[in-house]
Amino acid sequence: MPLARPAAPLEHSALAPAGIQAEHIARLWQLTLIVCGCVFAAVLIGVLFALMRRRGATPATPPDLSVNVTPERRTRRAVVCVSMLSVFLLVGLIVADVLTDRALSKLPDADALHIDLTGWQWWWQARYATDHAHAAFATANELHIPVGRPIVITLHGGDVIHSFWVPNLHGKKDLLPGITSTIELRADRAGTYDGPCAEFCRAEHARMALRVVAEPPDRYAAWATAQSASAAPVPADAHAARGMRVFEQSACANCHTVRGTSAVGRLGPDLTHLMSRQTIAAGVLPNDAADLTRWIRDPGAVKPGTTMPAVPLSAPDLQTLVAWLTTLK
Ligand code: HEC
Ligand SMILES: [Cu+2]
Repeated sequence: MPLARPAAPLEHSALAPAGIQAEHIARLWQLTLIVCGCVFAAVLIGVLFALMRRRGATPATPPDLSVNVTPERRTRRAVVCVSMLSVFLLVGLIVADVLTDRALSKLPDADALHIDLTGWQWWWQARYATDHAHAAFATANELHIPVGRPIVITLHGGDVIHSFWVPNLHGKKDLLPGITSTIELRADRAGTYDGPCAEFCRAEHARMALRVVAEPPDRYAAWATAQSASAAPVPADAHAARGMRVFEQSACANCHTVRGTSAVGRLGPDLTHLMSRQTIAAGVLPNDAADLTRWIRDPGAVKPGTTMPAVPLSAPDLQTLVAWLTTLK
């Protein structure tokens, strides 16, 4: 099954930086490309030149013994010069590399927004720390960040090694089981950036999409305020009330949290604001009633190997359950 087509175009390119970190990396890439391109062109020209000089030779042409007559000094000098130039260029690239590395680690992180990101087979769990504008909350597979503000993401590997790589914003960093690491970045241009898992983590590795929505601070604040609020779980009618009961009383509640209900499971994504996400199951399906039904009826048919089991439910129960889920805005 291909990934769900995104509503907004996703950007996925290290050559179109949307943040200061990615810009440093793109600049290093351009410098490397220019230097290596020039060297490659120079070598090709040298080879062509040599070939042209010997164009007229046939097996009958007498050997050119001029090197034995003229001293080798000129040749030697040329070799030394070109070798020194190579060393000079390589050292230059190393210096540029070290400077880039230092620039990358120097993002000022005063007033940073802190996010904990855990990679699981095969989805991303995000926990936003309490911030001046909002309380802590959890979400999955879709990060929202304010443009212009430094973000510190603490990375955890939940089960195996995964890798965080949103090329428009920064380089790659692994999520390692038992080891926490951090990556600091800042988005300077609003957009929706694609960051699928970049380290093979078994069967559904290719269906482990992460998207980062960088938006103006006021829009981010509105999103975060909505996320940190408990979803209004008071069901609007008897139908929805039954759906909520199905959720609370079946296996769903063992694995999922919906704040404001008795469901406090932690093995799967927090569903408190499920409908605020564009896709479900890490980008595999669009997030609508039909696809939620399809997912819940048989997750393994959509994403073979997923740790979410098919929970046996009667057709009416499934229908009311999905009707209630779609109210979790
Ligand atoms: C054994 C634990 C477990 C049980 C039981 C379980 N789930 Fe899940 N659920 C998961 C995991 C893990 C995922 C993430 C799967 C993935 O993306 O690969 C998930 C994903 C989901 C998603 C997609 C969320 C998102 O943002 O991508 C929905 C919706 C969902 N489950 C609803 C349910 C409902 C409704 C039930 C009960 C009928 C249920 N789950 C039972 C573990 C569970
Ligand atoms: Cu992976």
